[in-house]
Amino acid sequence: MSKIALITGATSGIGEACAHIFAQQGYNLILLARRADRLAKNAHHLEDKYGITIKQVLADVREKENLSTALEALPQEWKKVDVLINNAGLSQGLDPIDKGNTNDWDTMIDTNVKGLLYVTKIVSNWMIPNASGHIINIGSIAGKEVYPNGNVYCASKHAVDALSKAMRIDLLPYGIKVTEINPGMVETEFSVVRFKGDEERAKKVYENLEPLIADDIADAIWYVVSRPKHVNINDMLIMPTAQATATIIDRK
Ligand code: NDP
Ligand code: 8X3
Repeated sequence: MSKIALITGATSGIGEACAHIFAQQGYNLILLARRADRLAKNAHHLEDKYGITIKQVLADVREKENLSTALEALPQEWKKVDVLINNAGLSQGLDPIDKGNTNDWDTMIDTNVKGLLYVTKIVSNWMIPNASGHIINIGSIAGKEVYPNGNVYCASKHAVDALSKAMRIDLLPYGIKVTEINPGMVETEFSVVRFKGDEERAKKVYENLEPLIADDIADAIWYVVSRPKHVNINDMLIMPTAQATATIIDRK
C-alpha cells in the first residue's frame, strides 16, 4: 500500500495545499475537517486527478470523544500513518487582554492546543508499533514572538512550540520525527476567520506586500518530509521577504 498522510484542517489554506502536494506524490490521504461539502469536494478532486485513495474524517478536533470515535473507526490498514500534519487551527479576534472575548480564547486554546494534543495522542499510538512516523506541527511566527493584541493566539502557538519540543523528546525512543513549521503571513482564510467574516478587514492585512501563499508552506513541508530517514528538521521559520518580524513589515 502507498504511504499515508493524515492532514487536519484540509478544507482550506495550508491544509488543502498539503493535501494537494502529498496526493501529487502518490500518498493516500486521511483528510479531517468540519465542513463536509468542502471536504468531499477536495477529496473527490484529488482522487480523480492523482488516482489515490482518500478517507474523509468529518470531525471537530475540539470534541475529543467524537474525534476519537471517528479516527478509531478507520480500517486497521489506514492506521499505518506515515505523516501526521497537525494543521487545524485558527485565530479569533485581535483585542487587548482587558477587552478580549473569553469565548474566543476558549476556541483558540481548545483548537490550537487541546485539539492538536488529542489528534497526536491517537495517531502517535498508531505510529509507535511501526517504530516510524513523522509529525508536523503547524506553529507560527506568533509562537516565536508576541505582538500587540495577539495575546491568546500567540500563547496558543507558543504552546505548540513547547509541545513540538516535548513530543520530540517523548517520541525519540520510537524513531518518530517531529517537525514544527512556523509561517509568517500566509494569505488564506485565516484573517477572514480571525475577523469573523469581515473580508475587507482581512484583505487589509495583506495590502501592499507580497504575502506567502499556502503552496509555499506545503512545499516546505514536502521538503521536510522527503529528507532521508536519518535527517530530521526540527524547526522552520518561513516568512514573506517583506516581513522581518511579526510586526515589522515593508509595505510599499
Ligand atoms: P484557514 O482558515 O484557511 O484553514 C484552517 C483549517 O483548519 C480549515 O481547513 C478549517 O476547516 C480547519 N479547522 C479549524 N478549526 C477546526 C476544528 N475545530 N476542527 C477541525 N478542523 C478545524 O487557515 P490557514 O490555512 O492559514 O491555517 C492553518 C494553520 O496555519 C493554523 O494552525 C494557523 O494557525 C496556522 N498559521 C497560519 C498563518 C497564516 O498567516 N495564514 C501563519 C502561521 C500559522 P473547517 O472549518 O472545515 O473545520
Ligand atoms: C498567523 C500569523 O502573524 O497573523 O499565525 O499571527 S500572524
